[in-house]
Amino acid sequence: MKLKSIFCLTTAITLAAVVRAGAPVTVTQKGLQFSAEELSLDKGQIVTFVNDDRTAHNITVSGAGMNLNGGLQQPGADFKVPFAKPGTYTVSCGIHPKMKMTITVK
Ligand SMILES: [Cu+2]
Repeated sequence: MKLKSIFCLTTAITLAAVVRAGAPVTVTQKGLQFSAEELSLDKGQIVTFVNDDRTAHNITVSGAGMNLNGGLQQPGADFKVPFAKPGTYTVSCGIHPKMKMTITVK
């Protein structure tokens, strides 16, 4: 009985780790700001950037070999970025230079 509980606990912890690694993260853009200045992710996580402003934005991501320009993102639109490689990334808006955030991937 005791052994069985330990096994179940181990399984639960393993499953939680797997779910966490793939858990989606959402960052909103509102009031010409990102909803977070800094974000820590596990490699493989996908960030959905949501434009919650009334103006268009332009997500750019650079770091760890990534140099991405998401193009014009209209109000209400989503933009998904997978972070596959560990490293430090700078996310900014090509239209509003004051909009910046840092993403660290472990
Ligand atoms: Cu912008």
